[in-house]
Amino acid sequence: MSTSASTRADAAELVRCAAALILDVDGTLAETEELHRQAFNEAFIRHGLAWAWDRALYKDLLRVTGGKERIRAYHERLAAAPPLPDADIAALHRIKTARYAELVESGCCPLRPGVAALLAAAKARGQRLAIATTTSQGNIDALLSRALGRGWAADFDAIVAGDDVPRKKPAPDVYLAVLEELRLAPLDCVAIEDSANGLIAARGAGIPVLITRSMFFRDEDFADARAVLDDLTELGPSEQT
Ligand code: XBP
Ligand code: MG
Repeated sequence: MSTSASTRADAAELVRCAAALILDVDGTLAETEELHRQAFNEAFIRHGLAWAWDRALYKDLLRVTGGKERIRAYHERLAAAPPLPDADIAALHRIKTARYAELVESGCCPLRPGVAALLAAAKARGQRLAIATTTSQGNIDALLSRALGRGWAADFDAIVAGDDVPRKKPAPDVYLAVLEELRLAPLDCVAIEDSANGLIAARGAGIPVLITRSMFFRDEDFADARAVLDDLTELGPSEQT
C-alpha cells in the first residue's frame, strides 16, 4: 500500500504535537505475533493437545485479545472437545509465556523499522512515553529488555498491561489507566496501534490514533484512525535522527 505525502505529513504533525505517545506492543513495536503463535503451538504439544494454529487460523483467532482468552475461544469452537478447566488454560498459558520469553530472548524479534528512531526523537523533544498493551508485563519486559536494554522502563511514565485492568482491548481500560497515570487529557496524546481492536480501545478512551500496519492486520478497517502508515519510517526524517 502506498501512503500519500499528506497522510505522512498529518501523521508526523500528530506525533510531533502530542504531549505523550502511548504505544501498543504486539504488532506495533515489533512483529511478535508469529512468536506468540509458535509459543502457543509448542505449549499445546507439551500439554498433550493435538492442536496446531496455522497462520490463517491465528489471524482469525487474533480477533480475541489475550492469550488465555484466545485459548478459551478456540476450545469453545471445537464441537466435541473434552472440558478444559481454567486451571488447564492457566497452565497452558504459563508454558506458552515461558517459551515466548525464550524465543524473544534469542534476539529473533527486532523492533519494527522506525520504532527506535521515534522513541529517540520523542525523548529528545521532551515528550512522554507510555505503553498500553494486552500482553503481560513479563512479555513486555522480555521484548524491550532485548531490544532497548535492561533499563528501558525508565523512559516510560506508564506501562499498563492486559491483566492490570478489568477488561482487555477492545475495551478502553488500558488506555484509560494510562491517561490516569500520566494525568493527561486524551487529546494531548496519540495512541500508536496496529489492530482494529487497539483502535477501538484507544478511540473509546477519546485518544487520536495513528496506525502502523502490521503483518496480521494489514487489511482491517481503520476508518476511525487519524492516519494510517505502512510503518513508522514514514513519519519522515525528523524521526530518523
Ligand atoms: C496483543 C494480543 C496478545 C498476544 C498474546 O494485542 O492480543 O494477546 O497475542 O499475549 P494488542 P498473551 O497488540 O492489541 O495489545 O498471551 O500474553 O496474552
Ligand atoms: Mg497490537
